[in-house]
Amino acid sequence: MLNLVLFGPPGAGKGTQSQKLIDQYQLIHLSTGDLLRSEIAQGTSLGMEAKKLMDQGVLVPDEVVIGMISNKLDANKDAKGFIFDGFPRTVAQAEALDHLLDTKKSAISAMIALEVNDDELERRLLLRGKDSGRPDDANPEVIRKRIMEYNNKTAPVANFYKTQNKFYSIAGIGAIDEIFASLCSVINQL
Ligand code: B4P
Repeated sequence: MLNLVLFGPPGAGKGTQSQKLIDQYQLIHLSTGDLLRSEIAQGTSLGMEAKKLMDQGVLVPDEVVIGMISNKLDANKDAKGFIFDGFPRTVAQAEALDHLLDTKKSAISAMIALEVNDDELERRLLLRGKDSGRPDDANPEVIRKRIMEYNNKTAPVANFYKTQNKFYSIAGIGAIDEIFASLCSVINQL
């Protein structure tokens, strides 16, 4: 199985590149951001709780996103592999993911990080906020909070995969197709 973690700060292009990778490698896309937004759109109690946190730019509790991922893994038993997009975002989530995959006799193949500086992230997210309707993209203060959450809670997850020799990093600035080619060259060497 090919199980990839796509890593990077908010706006690094994880969602954008995931769409291209699922076509290329026939993987199932698991985006915790998309799953949470779908709960919000359906008006579930989980969605309503998550919305309060997401609108402030802070992370949703680990047990909520781990539960969602576990359900999705169970629902896709015959998959050739998965792209984890925006998950794991804390070390506790990374440990839980290893455990979940272990029970399915599988494992993460690689984490690939998209490197983008803070000014470019803010520019991209504000641009998207103009027509996405996402409240967390519309406000520069919320965007900075999301980047701060990333630096405090999510960046350490890279070390988790470095100690397993599964960490790769590529430049996330430039044309979308060039970044995709860099991703494929890492994946094709796994
Ligand atoms: P997410 O939905 O995961 O979103 P993201 O990090 O904002 O964006 P991504 O990196 O996917 O960027 P994209 O491709 O869209 O998270 C939202 C919130 O959900 C979090 O703040 C948190 O509250 C909650 N959450 C989600 N997962 C969680 C978890 N595991 N634990 C706890 N809480 C969780 O690209 C952004 C923009 O850049 C797009 O407009 C795109 O067109 C543009 N772009 C992409 N590549 C480009 C390029 N090369 N050049 C120029 N622009 C580019």
